[in-house]
Amino acid sequence: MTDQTPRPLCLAVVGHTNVGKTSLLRTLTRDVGFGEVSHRPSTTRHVEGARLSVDGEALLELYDTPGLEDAIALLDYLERLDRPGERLDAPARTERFLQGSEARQRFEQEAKVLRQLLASDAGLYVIDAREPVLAKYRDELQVLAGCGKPLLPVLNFVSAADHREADWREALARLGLHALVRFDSVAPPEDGERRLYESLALLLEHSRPALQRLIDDQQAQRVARQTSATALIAELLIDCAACRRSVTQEEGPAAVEALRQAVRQREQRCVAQLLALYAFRLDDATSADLPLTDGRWGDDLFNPETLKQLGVKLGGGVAAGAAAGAGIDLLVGGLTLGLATIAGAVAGGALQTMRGYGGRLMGKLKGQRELTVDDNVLRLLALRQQQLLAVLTRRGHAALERIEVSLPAEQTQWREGKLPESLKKARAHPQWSSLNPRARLSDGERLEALENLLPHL
Ligand SMILES: Nc1nc2c(ncn2[C@@H]2O[C@H](COP(=O)(O)OP(=O)(O)O)[C@@H](O)[C@H]2O)c(=O)[nH]1
Ligand SMILES: [Mg+2]
Repeated sequence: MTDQTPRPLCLAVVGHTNVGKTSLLRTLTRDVGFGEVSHRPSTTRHVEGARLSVDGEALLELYDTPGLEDAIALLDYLERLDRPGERLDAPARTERFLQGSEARQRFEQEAKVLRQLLASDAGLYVIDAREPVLAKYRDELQVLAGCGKPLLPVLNFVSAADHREADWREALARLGLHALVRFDSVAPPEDGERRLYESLALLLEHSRPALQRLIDDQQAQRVARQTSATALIAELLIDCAACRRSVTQEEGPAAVEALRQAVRQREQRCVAQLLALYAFRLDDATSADLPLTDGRWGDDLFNPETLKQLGVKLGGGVAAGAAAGAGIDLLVGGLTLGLATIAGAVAGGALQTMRGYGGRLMGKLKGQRELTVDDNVLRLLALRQQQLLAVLTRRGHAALERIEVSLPAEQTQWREGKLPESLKKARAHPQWSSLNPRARLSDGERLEALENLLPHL
């Protein structure tokens, strides 16, 4: 291999059974399906690997290993491997052990781990920080140190209330291991990965450029995910704000139910998109049903925005009537008003809008009512999806518990005050909603409204 294509940095993830080795790999690879994670001991029986690449270039290989089961016996055995008069150093003993028959029998499991570590550039030694520092762990570390490879201890489970970080730090220092990283595979600290890679760069100076690229790439991806996620939520809100059903009196109750269904499904689509974006599984989240109230029976025909669309300049009584919510009297006036502006609308290229508007006016005259999504439902959707996003950004890919999509406790931004202008505007643009027929989703004004909504999310 040439210098232009250096081989990826290779790490073995080692440690006792059930300390979270496979979980750490899931978190670092953002792969919820990596290996098998279980609270039962010894689920990882063989060595399994994953590769992290940036721009198609493999930078890091991580290998999961089985847990070391009987380090105390193995250390005893290793110490008796010296022949009379011989004083082997630890790596030479390890070598001799791996060539002997016990490496294929009694200590088969341990031999797999040591071989993997020998074949790697360094080891991540995963520790369950809730455990007391027992003799078996100290022996395990000595056995591993016998490979002569740099070891970076990873204190896992530090989110647990009862962890023993201080004891572990002291014990590790006594064994000559002064650098360590704190981690939690289920709820990783925000900068956990970066700190892990930075600590590795201190142990493996020649790998610093590759590790820095990984850090930079992950930061860039984090930002890109956040941007995409916010855009997905904005789409949901515009879709629902612009959603509209023209229905007759008799169709009322059924129409409300159909609207609820449509909004629920639309929210579910957003949940699925966010889960996919953050590389979680569809069944990682359950959402309580939206407590949808009645639809909103609106008079958006006379929403000032609708009239503005048609180039109508409101004057005097008409404007006042429009703002107050038009009744049937004004509707007649409105129709006249509409007809008066048709010529202008055609000239202004708003014919399409005019047709849609005219259709809705006719519907109104025929006794139809317009059903839209309630303001409070829009608020709820915004709050719920933002809450889900906050959970997803903090969640490790080893987490097994389901996410409950619910309401954030403290956030007030969407709870009270006026709805963002974009949503009010969307009310007057039925063609902005994918939930309506004849949607025009790439409409320039719609895209602008989406853009203006982003700072509110
Ligand atoms: N709360 C919490 N649980 C963890 C963490 N790491 C692993 N677990 C859980 O601990 C158990 C063992 O994890 P696993 O990755 O299979 O351990 P391994 O045997 O070392 O590969 C599983 O139930 C995991 O969900 C952690 O950092 N925090
Ligand atoms: Mg495992």
